[in-house]
Amino acid sequence: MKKNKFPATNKKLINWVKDMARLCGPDNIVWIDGSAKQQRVLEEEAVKNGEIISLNQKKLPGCFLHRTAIDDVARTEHLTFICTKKKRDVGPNNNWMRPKLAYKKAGDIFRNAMRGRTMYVIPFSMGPVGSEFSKIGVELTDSRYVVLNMLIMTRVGKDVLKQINNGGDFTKCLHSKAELDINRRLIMHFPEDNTIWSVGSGYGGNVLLGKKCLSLRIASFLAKKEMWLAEHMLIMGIEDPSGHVEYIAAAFPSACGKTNLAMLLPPEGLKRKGYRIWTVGDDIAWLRVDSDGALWAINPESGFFGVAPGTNSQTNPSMVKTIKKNTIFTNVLRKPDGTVWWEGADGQVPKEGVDWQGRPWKPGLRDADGKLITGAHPNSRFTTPVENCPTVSFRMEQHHGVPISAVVFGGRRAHLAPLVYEAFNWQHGVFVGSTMASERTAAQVGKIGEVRRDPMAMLPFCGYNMADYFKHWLKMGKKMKNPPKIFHVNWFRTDESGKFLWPGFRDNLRVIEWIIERCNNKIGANKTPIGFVPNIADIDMTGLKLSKTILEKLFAVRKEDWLEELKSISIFFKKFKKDMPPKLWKEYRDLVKRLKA
Ligand code: GTP
Ligand code: SPV
Ligand code: MN
Repeated sequence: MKKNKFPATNKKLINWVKDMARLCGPDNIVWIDGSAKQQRVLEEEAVKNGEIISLNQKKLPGCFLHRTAIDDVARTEHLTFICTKKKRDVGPNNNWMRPKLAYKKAGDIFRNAMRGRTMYVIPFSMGPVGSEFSKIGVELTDSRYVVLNMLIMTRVGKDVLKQINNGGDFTKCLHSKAELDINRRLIMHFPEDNTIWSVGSGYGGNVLLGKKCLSLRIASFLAKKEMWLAEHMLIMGIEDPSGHVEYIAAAFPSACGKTNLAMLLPPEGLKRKGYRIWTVGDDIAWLRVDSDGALWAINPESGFFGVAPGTNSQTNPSMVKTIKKNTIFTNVLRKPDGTVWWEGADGQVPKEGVDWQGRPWKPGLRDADGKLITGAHPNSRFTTPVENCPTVSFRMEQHHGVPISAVVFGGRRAHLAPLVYEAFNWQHGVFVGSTMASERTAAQVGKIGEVRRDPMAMLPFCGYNMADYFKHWLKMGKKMKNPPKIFHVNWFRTDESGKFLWPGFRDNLRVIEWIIERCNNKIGANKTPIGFVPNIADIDMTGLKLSKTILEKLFAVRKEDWLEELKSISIFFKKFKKDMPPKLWKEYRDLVKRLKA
């Protein structure tokens, strides 16, 4: 692609691009205008140089495959830093580095890293261009894969540049693949400078800087200052049989079911009633208190970066339709006919293919340790436009977003938490969110299955001291005239043999229906020490055959287990020392009292 001229007139932007080009030493600079024409050129170039592989264009029009380096398949939290003047400001929940040192360390890796490459300038908006909710960023990158993903995940191009030229502020995002060397990989956030520097990685969450880096880590920092919330939440609309739509926002840790819930199709039993689901977002929500005193939310993204394994016509039929065109697949298996496959995909296991590492693959292959080799990486993903989704909400582009009736927290807990419970009030709900925990999944590097505390599913994404974040949540409750009710769900409780007790996926709508009825004060519930638990008869189980024993297990609140859990909660809270809000310690003591009563 030929070098194009600076279409920017904003001095700050021009100077920054020049400075970064001086540091990274690209051969040329190309501005991304968001046009389909430029996108086609980039795709062609990326196919030619092997960054992406063109898939069967008859069966999967506009679809491509990308393979990352073998040690670059998930977010690397140990290489992710928040760089503020004071260490205290990032809290024990973040890695900290002094800004000066961080710029130097990353700068050494960035120096001339773009030699022989093009630097792309991507002006992007998180949220509808022009909305009060939205934030603007500019990402500089030497990866065409990043450009092509950003074109799907964010709103890119001329309209955004116009806003910057008119004097709008923007987050300065710098990315280089450099050598893709894990020992020279750093993901640095400078909230005080509204800047992100990411180097040495090519994996989604590390390099699509509009996503976790801007929309959560930087945005949470801004949200605290500006009195709003930036959260790791899906947003969905539930249309009831009368046509009325209620919206909920739900925070589950990575790979714990946000995407699947956000676009579920009602199970047969409930479909007869006439429910419909409308998808607003599957990963990130920005929430503000509006003039009516209620909480309103937008999804700042315009695409899904979803987990491939397990996605099929049973678990997520809407996603199966969504990813049939204009989709970039990362680290999945390529079949001989140029289509793709992953563990838990539709149809038969292919007899052969090329695995996510580019090697010939057959079912049953084992590695040197005798472990089965999967065709797709467990954290393989697809990047696909929200507008392809058959359940996309017509309110996606509305500048004020949607009003939120319920906030739902959830995690992957084999034993502890019941299928669903409701917090007594906002403050107790913040306690419930702050005590969330989940078993580790493949979405982050580390030991899978280990329980880790993950408040509000934000542990890896809160860009400042989490004790201050809890205070901020408490304050937000005070600011609202009608705060949403807060719930906790757990789709992942298992029996003695490790089998899930709850069918999950589309059947989760049965639980959501209960949640909405509680929000509208239509039904009662059982008061337990941890919160309100459903009377089992209030959950519509039409068409589901679950034995009484299973149902009892699903809703059981075992006091001894909760007292045990409190020990780990106390260890976690104590990490924040005197910064921890006393209100949450009070909730802690009250829970102990209720459990011991
Ligand atoms: P991130 O994109 O990493 O933030 O993940 P996510 O929260 O959007 O998770 P996603 O919906 O992609 O689901 C991740 C995994 O959980 C997939 O393997 C799903 O098959 C599985 N899963 C989702 N919902 C359910 C459920 O209700 N029950 C069970 N048992 N598994 C589920
Ligand atoms: C997550 O891990 O929560 C994701 C994928 O949504 S990533 O963009 O890599 O963060
Ligand atoms: Mn996520």
